[in-house]
Amino acid sequence: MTARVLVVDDLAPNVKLLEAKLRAEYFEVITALGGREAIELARTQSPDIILLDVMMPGIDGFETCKLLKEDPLTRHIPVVMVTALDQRSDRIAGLEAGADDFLTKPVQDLALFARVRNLSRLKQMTDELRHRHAQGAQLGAIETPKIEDVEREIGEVIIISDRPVIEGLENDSESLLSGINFSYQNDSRELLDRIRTDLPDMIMVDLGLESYDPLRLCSAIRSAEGSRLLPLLAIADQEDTRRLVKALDIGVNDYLMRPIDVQEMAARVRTQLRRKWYVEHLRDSLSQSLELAVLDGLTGIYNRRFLQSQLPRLLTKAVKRELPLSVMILDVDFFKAVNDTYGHDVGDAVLREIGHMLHFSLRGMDLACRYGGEEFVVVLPETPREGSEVIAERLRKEIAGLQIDAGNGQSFSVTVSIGMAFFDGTSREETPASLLKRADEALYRAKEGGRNRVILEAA
Ligand code: GH3
Ligand code: MG
Repeated sequence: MTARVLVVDDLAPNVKLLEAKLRAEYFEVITALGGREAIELARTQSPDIILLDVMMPGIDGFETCKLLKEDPLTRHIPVVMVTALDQRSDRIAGLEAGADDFLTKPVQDLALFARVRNLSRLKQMTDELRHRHAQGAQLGAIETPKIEDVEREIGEVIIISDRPVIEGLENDSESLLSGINFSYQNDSRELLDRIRTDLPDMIMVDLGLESYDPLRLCSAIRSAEGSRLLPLLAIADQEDTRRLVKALDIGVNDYLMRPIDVQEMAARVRTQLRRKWYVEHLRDSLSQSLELAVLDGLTGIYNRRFLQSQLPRLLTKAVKRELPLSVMILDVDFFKAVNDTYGHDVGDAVLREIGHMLHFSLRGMDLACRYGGEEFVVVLPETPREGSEVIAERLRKEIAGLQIDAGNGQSFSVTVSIGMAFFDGTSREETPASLLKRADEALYRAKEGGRNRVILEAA
C-alpha cells in the first residue's frame, strides 16, 4: 500500500532526510518548510498523513496541528508530531492540539514506517466511508458526522501478558488513561474463545508472552471474522525488533516499547480507539439511513434514485478522462406470465435472484440497479465496446441459467432482453438521459426481434 505523506520541518536537511527514507519505501512525499505552507498543502493536496515538526518559526507545530484539526477540510488527516527525545511536555501539548501520534527524533525507520503505514491505512479506510457519506449527504439522506460526536465514554482494552505492563494500571493513577478499562488476560485460548462473542474495543499483545506464541495469537485475531479490523497493539522489548517487524507484517496496528511510557501509551491507545469509533459511527449511520435511501428493498441492490445520482458523475468522469462507458437496460421477458403462473411471491423471488446475480457477477466499479418493476440498469465504466457486448451476453446467459424454485417442488427459468448504449469517450453532447434513451430503444428492438437477446445500438 502506498500513501501520500506531507513532511513539515523548517530545516531543509531534516525534510530531505525523511523524504529520502519515505521515497525509498515507495511513499509519495510532498514537503513544506513552515506551518502556513503545510496548512495550504493539506487543503489542496489531500495528503494521507502529515509528519509535523514541533519547533518552527512563525506558527509552531502545535498551533499548526490545532488549525488543521479545526478545519473540516483537513481534520480527518492524521497528524504525527515529530518531537525531540525526552520532551514529555511536548507530548502532552501535542495531544491537546489533537495530534494522532508521535515520533521522536532521531526518527527510527521501523517506527516511522509503522506509524505512517498504520495511520494512512486507517485513513484510506475511513476515506472510503467518508466518500459514501458525502454521497448520502448529497442525496439528503444523512448528515456528515463530526469527530466530536463519536467519542464514547469507556473503551474496553484487553492486555495479553504474563506480567504487568505498567504497575498499578488497574486502579489508574494517571488521568491520561481515564475512560479506558484495562483488563489482563493471560490465557490466549480463552481470549480467542471470548472474542468470538464479546469483542473489546482493542487488544494489546505482549510479544514477550511465554505461555503461547504471541505472533500466532495476533494472526488468529486478525483472521477471525469479528476481530479482523480490531485495533491491535503490540508491546515489544527493545532487543526484539525482529519479532516486532513480523508482528507489524501480520497486521498489528501499532506498538509500544518497554519500558512503557504512560503518556505514550495513552496517546497510542486513544488514537486507535478514536479511529475505531469513528469508523463504526460512519458505518452504523450509513447502514441505517443511507443504505435505506439508495438500496432497493426487494433485491438489495441499488435503486433508481442512486443511479440517477451516480450516472451523471460516472459520465462526467468518462468525458474528462476520455474513457468509454456503456449502459444497459435488462428487462425480464414475459414476466407477467411468471406472476400469473406461479404467483407474485415467486415473481419477487425471480427479481431477487437476478439482483443477486448482477451484484456478484460484476466488477466493483460497475453499477447495477433495479430501475423499476422488472427492469434493471447496469453501467460499465471504462469498458470498450466489444468488452461491453461480451459482458452483456454473459449476463444474459447467466440469468437464463438460473434455476428458480417454483415452490411446488419444481423449478423454472426466465430470460431477459438487453438493450445497450455505448459512449466512446469523445462526444461532448452525451447526457445520462440520452444514454438511457438509446439503451431503451435498443431494448425495444431486442423485444421486437424475439427476446432473450442483446442488442447494442448501431455504432
Ligand atoms: P415483455 O417480455 O414484453 O417484457 O413482457 P412482460 O410480461 O415482462 O412485460 P409487462 O410490462 O407486460 O409486465 C411486467 C409485469 O411485471 C407486470 C407487473 O405486475 C410485474 N411486476 C412489476 N414489478 C413487480 C414486482 O416487484 N414483483 C412482481 N412479482 N411483479 C412485478
Ligand atoms: Mg418485461
